[in-house]
Amino acid sequence: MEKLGWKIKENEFLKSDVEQNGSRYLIGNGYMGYRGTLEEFGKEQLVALNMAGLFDRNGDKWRESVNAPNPFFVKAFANDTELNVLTANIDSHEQVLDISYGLHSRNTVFCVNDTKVSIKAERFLSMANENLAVIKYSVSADKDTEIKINTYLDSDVWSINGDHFEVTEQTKQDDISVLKLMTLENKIPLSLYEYINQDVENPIKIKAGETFAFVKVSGVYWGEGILNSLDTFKQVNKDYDALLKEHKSKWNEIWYNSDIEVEGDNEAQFALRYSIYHLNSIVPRNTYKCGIPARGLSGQVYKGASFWDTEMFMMPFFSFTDASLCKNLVKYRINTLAGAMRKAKEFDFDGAFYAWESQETGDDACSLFNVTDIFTKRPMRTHFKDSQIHISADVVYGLWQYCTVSGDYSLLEEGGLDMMYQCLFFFYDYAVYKPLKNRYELHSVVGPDEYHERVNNNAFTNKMVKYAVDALVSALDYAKNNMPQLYEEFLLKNDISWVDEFAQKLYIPQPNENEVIEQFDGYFKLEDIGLPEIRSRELIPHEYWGGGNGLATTTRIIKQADVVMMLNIFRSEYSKSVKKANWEFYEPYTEHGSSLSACAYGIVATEIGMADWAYKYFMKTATVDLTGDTKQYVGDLYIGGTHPAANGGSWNTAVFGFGGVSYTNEVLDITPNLPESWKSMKFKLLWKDVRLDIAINGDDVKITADKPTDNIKVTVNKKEYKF
Ligand code: IFM
Repeated sequence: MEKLGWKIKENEFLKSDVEQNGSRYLIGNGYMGYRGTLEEFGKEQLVALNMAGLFDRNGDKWRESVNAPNPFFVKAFANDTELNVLTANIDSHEQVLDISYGLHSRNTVFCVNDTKVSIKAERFLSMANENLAVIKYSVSADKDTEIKINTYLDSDVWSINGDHFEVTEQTKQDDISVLKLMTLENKIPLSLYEYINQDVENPIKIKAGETFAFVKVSGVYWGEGILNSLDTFKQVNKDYDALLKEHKSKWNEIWYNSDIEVEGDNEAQFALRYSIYHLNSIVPRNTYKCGIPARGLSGQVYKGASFWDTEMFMMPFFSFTDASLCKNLVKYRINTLAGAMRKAKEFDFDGAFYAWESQETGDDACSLFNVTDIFTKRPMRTHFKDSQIHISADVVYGLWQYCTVSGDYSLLEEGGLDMMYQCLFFFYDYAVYKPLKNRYELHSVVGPDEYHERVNNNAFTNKMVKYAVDALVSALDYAKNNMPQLYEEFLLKNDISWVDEFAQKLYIPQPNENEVIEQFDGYFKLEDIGLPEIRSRELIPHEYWGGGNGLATTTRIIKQADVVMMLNIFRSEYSKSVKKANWEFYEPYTEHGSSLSACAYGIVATEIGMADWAYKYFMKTATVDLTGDTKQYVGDLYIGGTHPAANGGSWNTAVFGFGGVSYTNEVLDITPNLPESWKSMKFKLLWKDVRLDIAINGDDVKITADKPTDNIKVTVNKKEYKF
């Protein structure tokens, strides 16, 4: 793979790269994502038009997101030879993704006997009209050739856990092909329309040197969106250039607000932009009815569900670049509160216990047996669903961070305050009061490090819950002073007498005499081995290290940043020396078996003078979807796809780590820490509705604002910045 400015490019076709390139060359517009496969491919090559927010369950298999019929399917034949990279002779091949506006293209020259036949195709999912999938496809040859084109909405699609729809209607209305489907479980309708601007039904004779080209515009609609959709689709101006123009102009707007320019380091610049490209391609833009799946829109891995990844890794990017998108993500959680309350009841608790794997209703898609034991082939009991309780605190964190960064507290009145309360009420109910210690503890939990299940007092979890209860106290205070009606109504419904005591008496593990914070009670007593040793004990590649018999379970080996994740989130609350002591202590034990891990180590490293490590971990997180250097399997479970949390982590490391951006409720500070190779860094941040343009040149920081700055406070190196 080559990187050229804003493009990635393959210069040959390798069968072994098909799966990885499907993720690398992904395009998306928040409504749907399309894997970077070639037009002639089918489900065996994992072609997928993955729909955001549309889920289905086939029988008793895992409920997952739906891959809709493939609108980009095209098979071409030259003198009856199929032009397929998997079977035909290839003279040359290029596949390109232009991340400046999500345009995928390919250019393949085939040798068909003594004729060279070339296929060029470019496609995009419109950012201007989220229902549209547009492709321009052309064939040319160096000798007179007969071409046949086979293109349709291909409903024989890749699906991990069984088929998800039945075809209910397939018709042609004037020049539009209509395909109607219905999901199996909830009978949700999908309508796809296809318009082709040329006659491709009959063989086409082209002369040597001539090109035959056609444009296909498809419309994809589901759920309530299908209402009048055929009429809407008919009215779309289907001119390719016009569609491309409006698509590009939307992307230009997006980049204007979210780009980061790095001078002096092309590798880092590209990786960072590539991460931003992915975040912008997968975020729902016009709805709060769905979240961002852990594998983005690259397929059905992790059931298309949203995890804590959204709040803790991706939301900072959205809150600082396009607050309305962040608001939608928070509203998605508010909208799924009922599901979280059902889950709490299921485990005999009050309040809201958010889904570890959240789909459209907020009921948990996570199974109690989420991994198959690779030795016995039996389902293995895991405790992600019932014990990873920090999720409810992460959700509160997301809401409160949104309020802090945007200065917009209106969500409190739109169910946000109730959501906060219910999450905290769950923790209050879950917590164990230890009378002899006069404190509340949180037992039998799973922290970010999933290799150690059902532990007591995981430092990250306890600290997140403390943040959440403090946020509730602040939110109540805000409501009391600014939203009296909401406050009064809230008090009529809810008992808050326990809140202050819970906030004061919740136990937060502290640094020991070596300044190290124990990850959970008893962690220090576990077997002290390093990564080479644990790897040498593996019996089978990909065996799962967690669970009852997992290799890591009895050792200090951890899957991902846990205490260091906590230090990253609460950077201003811990001293440099505590951060350093913990970073150095936990780093050798950390597998980075999750793509969520590297950024936390990267950000904390920027703060403790470990510049080389910071850069190394930044590049690890920023290049994860370029190198494909991640786990593809856990046991026999396929977990490939894109890694949006790492993409968010890359932005976080750049802005919070190297840019040195930190904030309290009142003040935004910039104390830069650029890597040696970065001459300058420029980016925009939306702070309390003022868009700041920040240019860092070494230690020099220049900031301009798009509106008066009287109501905001900004400091540079902790000193007031004069605009
Ligand atoms: O949320 C993560 C978790 O922390 C580690 N396993 C994968 C999940 C989805 O990204």
